[in-house]
This record gives sequence, C-alpha cells and structure tokens, in this order.
Amino acid sequence: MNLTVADVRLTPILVADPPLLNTQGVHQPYTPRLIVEVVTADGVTGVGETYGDTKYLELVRPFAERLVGRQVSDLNGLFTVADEIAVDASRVSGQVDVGGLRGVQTADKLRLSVVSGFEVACLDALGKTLGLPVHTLLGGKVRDAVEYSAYLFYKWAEHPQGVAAEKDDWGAALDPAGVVAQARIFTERYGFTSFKLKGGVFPPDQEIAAIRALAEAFPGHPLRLDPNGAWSVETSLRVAEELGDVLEYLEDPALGTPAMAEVARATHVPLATNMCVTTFAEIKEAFTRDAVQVVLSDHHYWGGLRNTQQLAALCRTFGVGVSMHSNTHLGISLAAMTHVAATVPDLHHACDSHYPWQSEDVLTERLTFEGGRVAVSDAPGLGVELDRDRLAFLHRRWLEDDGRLRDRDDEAAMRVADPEWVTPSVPRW
Ligand code: GKR
Ligand code: MG
Repeated sequence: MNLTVADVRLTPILVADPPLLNTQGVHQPYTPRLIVEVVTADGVTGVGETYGDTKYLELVRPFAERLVGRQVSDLNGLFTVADEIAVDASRVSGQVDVGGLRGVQTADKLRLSVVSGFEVACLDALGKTLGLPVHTLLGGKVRDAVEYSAYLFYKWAEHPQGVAAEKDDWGAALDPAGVVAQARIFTERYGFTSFKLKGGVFPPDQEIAAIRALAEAFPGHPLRLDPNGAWSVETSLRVAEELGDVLEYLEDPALGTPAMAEVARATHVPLATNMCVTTFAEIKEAFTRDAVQVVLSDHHYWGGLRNTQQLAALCRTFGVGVSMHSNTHLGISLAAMTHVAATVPDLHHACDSHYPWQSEDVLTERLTFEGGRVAVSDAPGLGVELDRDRLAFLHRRWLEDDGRLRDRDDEAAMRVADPEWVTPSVPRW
C-alpha cells in the first residue's frame, strides 16, 4: 500500500444556480466550485470540493504542488502546507465579507477553506485504500442517517431576461403563499420536516407573515428565519417577540457578536449563527457573552471534517448547540457533510443544505434525501463516484463562459435586474 500523493487534479467548474434572493442581491445563474482530486502512487483517487472563486483558485494551485510527495494520511500536515502559502492581502479585508454571507474574511480562513477541499479528498483516498468509510476514519458514526432541513428562499421564476441561464422548475416564491408552496415541493420531493427561510429580502413584517403561514401549513414543525444580520437589535427583538411561539431559532438576526449578545439577553428565542462565529478565534467572546445558542458549522471554512469535530466538541463543552450551514454545493460536499455529521454526538438540529437547488452534479449518482435524511454511506471513502463527462462539461462551461463569471457576486447579479441596486448597509431594517 503506497499512500504517497502522486498527482493532484484541480477542476474549476460553473454550476447552474436558480435566482435565489438574499439581503445582498440574488444568486448568479452559475456558481463557481472547485473539484479537487488527489491521486495516490497506487492509483487511488480521492475527491474533494470547495469554493471555486478566484481567491481560492490562487491558493489551491501552490497548495497542490506542495502536496505531491506527501502522504494522504498526513492530515495534520495539510495545515502546515497551508501556512506556507502567502495570501494576497487585497483578497482579505478582516471585515465581514460582502458576497458570501459567511462572516469575517481573514487570510487564515481563506487557507482553511482550501485545506478543507484537500482534507476531504485525502480522507476519500485513504478510505478507499483501506476499504473504510470516511466516518470510520473520523472515529465512527453515531447515527445511520443525517437529517437536513428544507432551505426555503424567496426567488424569482427565472433569471433576468438576456442572461444565459438554465431554467429551473421551482417557480417564483415572493410572498407567504409562494413560500408555503415551495415548502410543499420540498416535503413532497425530499420529505423534509423542518424549514429554514432565507430572510433579509423583504421588510420584516412580510417575512413574519411568511413564517406564520408556514406555521399554519406545517403545525409543530421546526421553523427558522435567517436574515443574514440585516436587522437592528430592536427589529430582531420585535421579530423574536412575534414569532417566539413557532421558531426553533432565529439565525443571525443582527450582525456581529455584540449585537447578537444584546438580542440574546432580551429574548428566549435561541440564536444561531454562521456569521459571528466562523473561526475558532471568535468563539471565546461569543460564548462568554452567551451571544449564540447554536453554531452552524461548515467544514469548508472551518478547515475540514476534523476541525468540524473539534468545533462540535467545543460547543458541547460550553452547552452550545451545533448544526450545519450551507452554501451552494454539490454531492461531494453533501457526502462529506453527512459523514462528519454522522460522527457528532449532540446534533439536535437538522442541517442546512443547498443541494436540492442544484440540478447539476459531478457524480454518477445523485445523493438522495429520504424523509429529509441522507443515509450515511458505509462504502469505502466518501462513497461517491465522479462522472468524468459531467465534470468535463461543467469545466468547459467555466472555460468558455463569455461573461467570465469567476466569482460569486450576488450584488452584481441583482444589478442586472435593477441597475440602481447596491447591497444595503446593515442594519437594513
Ligand atoms: O446562498 O444566498 C445564500 C445564502 O444566504 C448563503 O450565502 C449564506 O451563507 O446560506 C447561508 C446562511 O445560512 O447564511
Ligand atoms: Mg445563515
């Protein structure tokens, strides 16, 4: 058995994405993702997936060169490799990001987002070599299936006219009836029983009405609302007051730990975040101030599956709940999320996943949700197989894209429909 990395393949792709609305704008017709393949000297290939925007691509190339000759089992070494790679300072602001809604932007976080793609690929290769599933390499599963929530979005029926885009079959959802109709499609197609609505799009009263309509249509089901920090403390408290009887939690109602702490002090509605606790460095202040009750992990920017387990252990120690955040992603990441989530003991909230919004994938078989759950694979590695023709097709789209769509930019996408649009400053309401 030779675990030496003999080759690394990096394939940037563009994946179709529906016109999903958020507080910054709307999703572009295509989202960049990066598929990572790590090939061992024995010819075993492991796959990983991470962000495909320019700033990530700039880091993955030198990372890949340094990986050749190392062992796929040397997962700790991935962090050493990452530390060696210089980050162009213009790529990180140290501020909360505009365009990704994933919290602070630092050089370390950028490196960790790159590590995660390689860590997943190494674990997949290692698992395939040893004949063991990734969850076993992570210490073993404590459940056989992982529950996900329906991720509801306000959305247009189609991308603005004149924009080349795939047509989706979800229709529009721009009011409470549309949101409920979308939720019904989610339950019919995938069996989800908890629902999260991406908010911060319309004035809070309209979003309160949508949650009320969901509560009426799905009595007793867990509901969440996430305006990505678009509200003031006062507005957050008003929404918490109005929806306190039906919400499982409010997600990032206000931006940043101090504002979240202020909201948390004055409401019994639990607060979740994927914006103010997105790095280990942010934990101390947030937990000390009791600003958040649930941290939404994301292996992409926390630095991989093992860092996600460490985050979960910290949350458990401090009595803070843990669940999972999601951005546009494909089946490789869903498989990775499912393996790690299967190993986390105290997972009491359904995880988020954008996967149902992605009609395209790079796998020979799509992952499926049964009763809102993804079964944990016991096949070696991640238990997924790359469809090389699909990968080549999506890569060709990336190469040939006339608009040179290289970076996620919800604000720019919104300007196509509304030339005056500027991402609103926060708090928006
Ligand atoms: O894809 O529009 C979106 C989401 O708003 C995403 O960017 C967020 O990062 O899903 C995320 C969230 O829960 O905040
Ligand atoms: Mg969120």
